[in-house]
Amino acid sequence: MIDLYTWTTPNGRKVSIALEELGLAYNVHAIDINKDEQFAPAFLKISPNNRIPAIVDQDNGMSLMESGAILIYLAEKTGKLMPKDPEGRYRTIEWLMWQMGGIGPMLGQVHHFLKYNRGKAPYAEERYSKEAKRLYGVLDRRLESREFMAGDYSIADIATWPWISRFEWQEIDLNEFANVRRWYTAIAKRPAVQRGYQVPKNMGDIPMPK
Ligand SMILES: N[C@@H](CCC(=O)N[C@@H](CS)C(=O)NCC(=O)O)C(=O)O
Repeated sequence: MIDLYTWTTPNGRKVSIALEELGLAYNVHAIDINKDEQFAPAFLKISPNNRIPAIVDQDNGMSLMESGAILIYLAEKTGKLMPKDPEGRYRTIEWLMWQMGGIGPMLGQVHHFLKYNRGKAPYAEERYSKEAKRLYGVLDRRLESREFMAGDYSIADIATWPWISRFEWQEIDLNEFANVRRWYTAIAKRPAVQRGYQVPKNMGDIPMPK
C-alpha cells in the first residue's frame, strides 16, 4: 500500500496516473496547496521542500518527494513503465529529466505569468511563451517518428502528459503540433489516465483539442 500526498496539479497527476497504470493500491491524502497545507509540519517530514507530490511506501517505510524520483521508484518497484536494457532505461530517464528540467519549470512560469498575472510582466510573458513553443517543438520532433517519447509508453510520457493537458492555459494550439496532438489524444483515452487525472478530486473532463 502506498500513501500518496497530492493535489490537482500536473506534478500531482503524474503520480496518480502512474499508480493507476501500475495497478498499485494507494491511499490519497489531499494537500490543498491553496490553503498552505504543504507547510504543515507533518507533511514537511516527508516532503522537506514543501511541495506535492510525495509518497510513503508502507511496504518498507520509504518516503519520497520529487515526482521524477517517485516515478523511477514506482517503475523499479514493479519492473514496469521503464525498459530494463541500459539504452532503453537511460533514454527514458533522459526524457524524464527533460520534463523535470524543462517542461515542468518553464510551463509553470507560463501559468504564473500568462494565466494568473497577465499584464504585470510583459517581458516574462513573452520569454516563457516563446520557451513553451520551443519545448512543444522539441516534443513534436521527438514524436515524429515514434509513438511515445522513449520506446514503449513509459514514465517519460506519464511525466510530460499532465503538463501538456494544460495547453489551453499555455495558449498553445495543439493543431500546430500534430505529433504532440496525436500522442496527447492517445494517452488521454487510456482508462488509467482518466482515473489518475481525477485524483484527489474531479476537476472536470480532460481538455481535448478542437
Ligand atoms: N520538482 C517538483 C515540483 C513540485 C511542485 O512544484 N509542486 C507544486 C504543485 S504542482 C507545489 O506543491 N506547490 C506548492 C508551493 O509552491 O508551495 C516535482 O516535480 O515534484
